[in-house]
Order: sequence, then structure tokens, then C-alpha cells
Amino acid sequence: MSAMNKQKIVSSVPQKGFFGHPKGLLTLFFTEFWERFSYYGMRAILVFYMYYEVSKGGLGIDETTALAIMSIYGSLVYMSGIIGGWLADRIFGTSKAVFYGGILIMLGHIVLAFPGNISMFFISMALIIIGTGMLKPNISSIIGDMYSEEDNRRDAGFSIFYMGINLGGFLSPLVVGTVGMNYSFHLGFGIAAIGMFLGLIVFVFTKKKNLGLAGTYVPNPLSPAEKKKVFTRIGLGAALIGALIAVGIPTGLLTFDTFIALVGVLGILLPTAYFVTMYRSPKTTETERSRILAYIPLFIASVMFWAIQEQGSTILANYADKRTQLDFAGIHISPAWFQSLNPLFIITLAPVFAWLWVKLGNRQPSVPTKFALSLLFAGLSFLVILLPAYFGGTDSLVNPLWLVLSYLIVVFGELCLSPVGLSATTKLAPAAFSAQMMSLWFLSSAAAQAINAQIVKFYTPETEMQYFGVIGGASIVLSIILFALSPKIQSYMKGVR
Ligand code: C3H
Repeated sequence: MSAMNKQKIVSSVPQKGFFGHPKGLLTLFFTEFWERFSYYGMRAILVFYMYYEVSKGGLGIDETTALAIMSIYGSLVYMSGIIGGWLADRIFGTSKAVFYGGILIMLGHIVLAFPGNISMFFISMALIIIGTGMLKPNISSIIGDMYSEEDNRRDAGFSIFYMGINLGGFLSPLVVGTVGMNYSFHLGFGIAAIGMFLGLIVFVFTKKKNLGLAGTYVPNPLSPAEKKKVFTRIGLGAALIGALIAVGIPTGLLTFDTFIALVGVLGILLPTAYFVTMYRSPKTTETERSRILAYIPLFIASVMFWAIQEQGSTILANYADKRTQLDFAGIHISPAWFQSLNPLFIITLAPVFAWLWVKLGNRQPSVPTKFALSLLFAGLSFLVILLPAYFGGTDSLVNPLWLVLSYLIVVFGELCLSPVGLSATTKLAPAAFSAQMMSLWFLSSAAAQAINAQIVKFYTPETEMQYFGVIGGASIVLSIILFALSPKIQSYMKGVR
């Protein structure tokens, strides 16, 4: 996109109207709020739906498998962002991708809303995976479109958007979690579907007025010749995958374990391929190349961070269900409620962090230093949760406040990494790959969860201390390395702060 086009897009968006930010932020805030409401609402009950016995309304899958499926699911949801980013950059632009993605997500939740078997469960998963891949990175890219390069409201805009994400993530486990756990899982999934429907309504009815041209352009459209080549390759690829599945399942070569391993490998290979393609593209300038190099250590840090943070909804959800005193201070706590703690802390602390960065002005830590801090906090959040077992063994139930403390500490890290990373991604992106660079950011989450699918197998109440200790310790070591490398990485960012 040329500087002139960028200017045309920015001036088509009403520049005030939502807390001093472009009016389009309101549209994107509420669309993402409802999308996250549906996604996290569904996830808050999904693990229990999978491993509860059939007589209790669940699918009766064994617990370890259910935890691995949660991680694989989470990984694929973000991996499919590469499809969404590619479609947006090369075929229909980010705005259409958000719309189609929302429709697929809603259909996915509708499938789960009806009592069904394991096949229905996998169909729903496929719809939500593709739908989220189309919606999630692209909605974040549109935010970047609304601000000019020099606009210093951009970081704050991402923080506000991040609050929308977490408002959805906070309310949904309470609403969907309570209904799903106390009445019926399917009713819970039905509420998630209604949530996505409301998000689509907001998007469709306000986008024209609030978003102007943002999200409507195709930055790097396919030429007719490329179209033919690409569609033939996609067709062949799909046929090959179909054939491998058709042969692999009956012969026993494609088992659940091999599939998990495959996703793990893809979690590493895909971002590598992305980095190489962007770096080598003739459309990437020298400055953009240097920024891609700076992005690599940030990406690795992000993988480590999300590996810990995402275990909040798998390992720590299981810890809440199995290891925690749920009758506490005269009330019975639902294990799903713990999922609301992280977003609650985010909503309350995000304005504090935004204020702190503004107050520190030029003295605020650089992007790489903020990432190093996030790893430090992530590591500490795991070291804290090994203490109850250290002091009291693994036989007695643990005071829920330990879990609350762990969720709080990881949020300090999240606020140093996630809104900062979203904003930095839009600034560091090569122009021809703007939506795809956002997909790359989400690939860090995908890689993290693919790795998690391998490591959650090592978690049992007996190995709890070693598990939290090793992973927490690794994060702290990585944090120290990143602190040391920060000035070098900053210099490769070529002026981006
Ligand atoms: O969803 C995103 O884009 C990024 N993630 C977040 O913003 C998280 N703070 C959401 S919290 C969590 C993953 C879901 C809450 O319903 C729970 C973590 C324990």
C-alpha cells in the first residue's frame, strides 16, 4: 500500500468518537468482544464437556486426551490465521474476512448447541478453527489501518481493543460457564452462538459508517496467472491431505498421538516458512528486512509466554477442578469461574499500564525489554503455584487464593507483551504482508499451544512441582537472555518504538 493510499484510508475513518480514538474502534471493540465471548465461553466448558461421563451430559473422553485436545484445538485456531491472513492480503481484504469468519464461528457453536456425538464435536471444531483464523488476525489488522504512521494513539488503541477481548473473556465463563455447568452444556454452547450472532450484527450495521475504507483494500492481489497456479496447488494439496487421511486412519498410521505430533511440527515449521518467505520476498525493502530479523526473538519470547498463559485454561483449569478447595468462605465456587480471573485482572490493570507507559514517556522500557519482563512474570506465576505442593504435599486440597495469585502474576506479563506485541506487529510489518504479519503474531500462540499439547502429558498431581518448576524456570532463563539482547534487537527495529 502506498503512503497516499494509507492516507486516503486513514482520512476515510472518522478520527474521533470512541474515547478519543477513531470511531471504527467502537465497531471492532464490540465485534471482538462478542467473538471472544463466544470463543472463551465455549472453551470454559469444553474441557469438562469432553471428559465428563456420558451420564453427566459429557462425551466421556479420557482426561489426558481431553487436555491435549484443548491445546491442539487452541493451536489450530491460531494456525488457521495463516489462511485468514493470506485470503485478506491476496483475495478479499480484511473486512470481508472478518465477516465470513464470524459466520463460520457462529455455525460452529450452533452445531455444539444440539446434543450430538463425537463427529458433531469435530465438525464444530473445524468450523470454529477456520472461522477464527479468518476473523481474529484480520480484525486486529484493521485497527492498524485506522491510525496514521505517526499517530501516537495507536498503542493505546490496541490496549482499549485488548480490554474488549477481555471483557468478553471475563463475562463468558460466568454466563456460558454457569449455564453450561449447572443446566446443560448444549444450552451453554447455544449462548456462545448467540454471542457471535450479536458480534456480526454490530459489525455489519456499523462498519460502513465507522470504518470507512479500512479493511476494504487488497494489499497484494493475485494476478490472474497467479490465481490459476495457486488454486490448482490448493486443490492438489486438499486432495493429498484427503488421501493421506483416508489411508492413514484405517491403517492405524494416523492416530491421535501422531496427529498431535504433526501439529507440534507444524507449529515450528509454519512460522519458519513465514519468516523465510517474507524475508526473501522482492516486495520486502531493506529496512523491512531488518525489522523482520528483530521480530524473530520477539516471536520466540511470545511462544514461551503463551505456552504458560494458555495453560491457565487447561492445566490450571484442571488444577481448579481437582486440587482446589471449591467450598471456600461460605460459597461454592465453580471451577469455570477461575477462567474469569485473568480477564478481570486485565480489564482493571490495562488502564494502569497504559497510564504508566504514557507517564514514563521516553523512559519507558523498549518493546524487547517489555517482552523480557513478560517472561519474568510468566515464570514467576508458575513458580508460585508449585508452593502449595511444596508446603502441603499433593494430597490435600489447596486454598484457591494460590490460584488467584498465579493468575494475577501472569497478567502483569500479559500486559507487557500482548497489546504491545499487537501494536508492534502492525508497525514492523512489511507493507505487502500486513495481514499475514498479524497471522504470524498469532502463530506464536499456535506454536505455544502445539508445544503445550506435548507437555501437558507430563502433568499429574504427583509431578506437579517438577512440572511447574521446570517450565517456570525456563521462562525466567529466557527472560534474562532477552534482557541482555534488548538493545541489539531495538537497533534492528529501525526507528520503531
Ligand atoms: O484472546 C486473545 O486474543 C488474547 N488472550 C487474552 O486476552 C487473555 N487474557 C484471555 S484470558 C483466558 C485465555 C480466557 C478467559 O476466558 C484465560 C486464561 C486463563
